[in-house]
Amino acid sequence: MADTRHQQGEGVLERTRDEVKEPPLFKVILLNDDYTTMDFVVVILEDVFHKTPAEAYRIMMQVHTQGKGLCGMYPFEVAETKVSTVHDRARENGFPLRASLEEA
Ligand code: TYC
Repeated sequence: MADTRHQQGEGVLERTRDEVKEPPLFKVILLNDDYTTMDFVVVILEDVFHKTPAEAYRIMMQVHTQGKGLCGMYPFEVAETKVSTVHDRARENGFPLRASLEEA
């Protein structure tokens, strides 16, 4: 592994590539269906993806009219957890709502 620190005297001045590189991001995509209520989708977008009510409504309508929509982009494990949370919340409430991951 490359040296990740530049040192001068006692202190570490800078951390370079290895440690500061951003992780790859994954898109969380919400999918349309005929049974999940619009209100439930808006609540999911607010609770799980921290959208404002206006943005949540906009995304929900995009999914409703175009079949799918982007909820956000996250490191892999965060994205995977959000997809699981959507599926768990949907199942608890009797809805077939699905979300998926796409590499950004
Ligand atoms: N199509 C659904 C309806 O008419 C609403 C809906 C929107 C469902 C977005 C899922 O991801 C979704 N009730």
